[in-house]
Amino acid sequence: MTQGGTGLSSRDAAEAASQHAPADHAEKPPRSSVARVAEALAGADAVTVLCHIRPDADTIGSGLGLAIALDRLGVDVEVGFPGPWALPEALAALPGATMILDPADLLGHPVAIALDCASVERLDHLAPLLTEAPTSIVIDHHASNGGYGHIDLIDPEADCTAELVLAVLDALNVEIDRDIATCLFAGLVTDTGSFRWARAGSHAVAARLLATGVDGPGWTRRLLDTHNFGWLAMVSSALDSAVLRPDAFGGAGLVYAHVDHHSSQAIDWAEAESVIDLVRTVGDADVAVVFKESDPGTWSVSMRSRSKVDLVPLAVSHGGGGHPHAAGFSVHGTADEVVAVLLASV
Ligand SMILES: [Mn+2]
Repeated sequence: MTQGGTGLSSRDAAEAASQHAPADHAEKPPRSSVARVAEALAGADAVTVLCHIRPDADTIGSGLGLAIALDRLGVDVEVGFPGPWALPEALAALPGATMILDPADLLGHPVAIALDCASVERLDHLAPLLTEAPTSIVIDHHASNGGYGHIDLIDPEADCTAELVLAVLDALNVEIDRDIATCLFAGLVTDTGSFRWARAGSHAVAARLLATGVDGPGWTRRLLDTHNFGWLAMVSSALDSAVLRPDAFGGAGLVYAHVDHHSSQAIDWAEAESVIDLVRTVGDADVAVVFKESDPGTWSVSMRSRSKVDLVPLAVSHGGGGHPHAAGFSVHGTADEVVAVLLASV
């Protein structure tokens, strides 16, 4: 199976799996100007907005913020993400969520845009809607994204894709009202881990979005601090499995934990990603890894590093991708085998 996005958000780790990246990620991908994206959208009659598999708040918030704006400009707009999964409750409550169609109902408009998708594989079975569109646009902030649209707006310096969408909407002279701002805020607050690692510019963006009347504390709680009761048991089991390997990564240290299939089945898939946010707080190790068994014998591997270790080469070597300090990949085997696979490659 494949997992979604990367970013520095709590849900990004799982996302990172299966993101393909160029070998030399240090070289910045080609970056089309914000103005070029705005120009393409300004001339469009109908746009298909695509979000990534197992969507997080950045891909959905970016997609809905853009869709609300396009709809207001008189553009025929449809939004979709690869099924069959249902949208997490908090994301389904975002403004504009009714514009999200069942994958089978997507028409595929002449202009298609992928948001927060580090690779085209992140669109899964919806990829043809992008690749076969007469005009394809990619907006993303993943360092591993080498570009795959006619127009690629890729900026690894951006904390979230939502910030890039805001720049495009500014170029389109769209008024940022509370609905649009709420959607963009969802991506911003999630991908910055509640602003813990937000750059200065992101705080300025947050101030601007909140000034429109966004319920910042309410959405933050909904998106980041709300779990179902079964989450506690899942976390308990996962943390009980944690192992510290101070010798790994050349002495930088590794802490890892497993979320087995039984545990991962008992909860909403989106909730498992929170485990990495707990495991990575262990200061004894530079690298934190969570193995999540999404299907029996199939694991999505979420990785975080504090400072020393660049995770992109490791993720890419296993067919994944992501950011230097947040990346992932997918792997098959038993719980012990997947740990051995990781340790053998560092
Ligand atoms: Mn993101």
